[in-house]
Amino acid sequence: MASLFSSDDGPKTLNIKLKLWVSGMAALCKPERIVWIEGSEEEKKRLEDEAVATGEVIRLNQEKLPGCFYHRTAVNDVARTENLTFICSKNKKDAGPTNNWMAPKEGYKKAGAYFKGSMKGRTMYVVPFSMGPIGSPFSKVGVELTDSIYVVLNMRIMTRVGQKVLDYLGAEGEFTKCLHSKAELDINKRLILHFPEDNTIWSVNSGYGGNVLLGKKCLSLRIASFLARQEGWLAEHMLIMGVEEPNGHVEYIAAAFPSACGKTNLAMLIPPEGLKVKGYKIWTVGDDIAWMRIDTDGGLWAINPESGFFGVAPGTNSKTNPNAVATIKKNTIFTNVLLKKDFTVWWENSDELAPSEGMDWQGRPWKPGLKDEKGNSIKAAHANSRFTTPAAQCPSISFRLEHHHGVPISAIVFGGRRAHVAPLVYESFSWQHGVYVGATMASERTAAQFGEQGEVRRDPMAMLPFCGYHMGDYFKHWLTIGQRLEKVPKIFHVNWFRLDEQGKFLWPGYGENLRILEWILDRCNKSTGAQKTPIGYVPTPDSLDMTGLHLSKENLAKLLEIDKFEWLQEMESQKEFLKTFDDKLPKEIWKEWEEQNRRLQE
Ligand code: O2Y
Ligand code: MN
Repeated sequence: MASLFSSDDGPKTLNIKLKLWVSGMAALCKPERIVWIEGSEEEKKRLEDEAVATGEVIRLNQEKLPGCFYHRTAVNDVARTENLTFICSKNKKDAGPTNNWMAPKEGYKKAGAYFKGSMKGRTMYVVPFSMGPIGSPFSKVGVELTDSIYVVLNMRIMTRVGQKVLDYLGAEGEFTKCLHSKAELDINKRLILHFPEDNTIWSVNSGYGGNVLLGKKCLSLRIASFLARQEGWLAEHMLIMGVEEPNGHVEYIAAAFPSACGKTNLAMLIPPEGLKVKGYKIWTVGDDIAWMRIDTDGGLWAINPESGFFGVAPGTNSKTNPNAVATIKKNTIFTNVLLKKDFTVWWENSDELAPSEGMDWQGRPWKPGLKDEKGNSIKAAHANSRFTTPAAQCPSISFRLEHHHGVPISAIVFGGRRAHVAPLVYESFSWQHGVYVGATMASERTAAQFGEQGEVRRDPMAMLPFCGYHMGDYFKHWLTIGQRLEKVPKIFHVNWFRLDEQGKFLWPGYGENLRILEWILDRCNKSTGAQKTPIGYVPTPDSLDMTGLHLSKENLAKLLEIDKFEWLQEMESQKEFLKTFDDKLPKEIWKEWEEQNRRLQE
């Protein structure tokens, strides 16, 4: 094994804890070499060349897609694996009923056996990274040890990496210890373990996405939510966007939607034709994660801890998200999409018609109309195929992405995918009522998802798979933050997915969603019309600007309707869900449920 500390190209850090941890993990994984990532452009080129030489990535057509690469994962390694993801807190109760739990001792032992010698003959890369601008009071440092160049190349896009992070860390700085090995990519030995009390993440036998880019879901949500509770801030599964009003003033919204509900598209929204004359502009701060703190002005301020987007490819096109299409034209890694003959890429519902031939996400020859033995059409790109792309390349990126104090949040928006029940938009009565609205958020399963279609799944604050501790304590933490805030953001709920009797969407979505954001921000400034209902305030029909949108009065009424019968059923379903948190559910949430139930019965 290479010398750890003495060589010229070794680490330039005085952090003893870091050096000892790296040497300890190297003793366990037994890599051939250890390479410290310093973050330069020359290093990036070296890594790319090496990854191309080993076949880990394919260099794409550099004329058409400069700086772009292609990667395929193992066939059984295509998405986050929630069933193999554990919170290893000392006490089982601290993980709560929504997480898988494993005792820390058992976790270290079980995964330790898989890590043992897993990097023999391989390089261990040491990736120091910062979530958030380096040196911001919001930011956290992590160090990921990995045997995958693909992970290193992705981490370089999604986070700030290298020597500058080590310099900031200094001799005494704290960091999250992130250990990853592809090992044998054996799904039967795959484990994604979080040890919140040790500020540690261990991920083994996976090579893809949220399982291995440990700065993302593992650190920025599961570990960060645990730290945020201790330190008095919020780590949330939220996009952050700025809406620039016609007078040049920008207001910021943070919004939580369950995975695969269009957060990236909303964060990069382009104003619809009808509203263009008003001169609105959208600024993207983040598409997935928000870290929010109470600042000295008593308001809630947010940063996006990431520096890239890891977006779903299928369905990304010039209609759904023109800004994403522009962002991914260069310096992007495409994973599990179709590789075309000219070394460009394609996916279902992109701007181009399907090519006459190509290699699919599994590396098999593909052409349009290809069917499997059951007669189902074979997809060219996997449904969860993705692009990893620098946020700085997005035409709508906000310069505030790099601001150490982030952006002030005027409104928090929760959203679900409901065919019925939830109206297009409503405003909660108070922060406490808003926390109850977020805690009972739900979506219905679509035909594309595994399981019974239409089944309601609760996903509080869109954090169900990502909260690193007991969600009852998490709701309590939200309530405490509300008590500390002097300038309290209003909390809203939206549902873009309501259907008519024929099963057609009532709301057009996409850029038209700005009409709803406009109403939300007007409500924050208390200037616009709303009617009180048992569940909150909904827009009066004339308070929404519908210029240029051909939506009948009847359909608008249906979108805003509160059906008491449906809602009373919804309340029963919510009650069953809330009961699962047992004695940990804050009494304030029960009180909000009871009051809403009473209002609906009146
Ligand atoms: O499947 C994966 O590994 C990625 S999941 C993901 C990626 C980007 C943003 N959000 C998500 C999510 O599951 O919420
Ligand atoms: Mn997400």
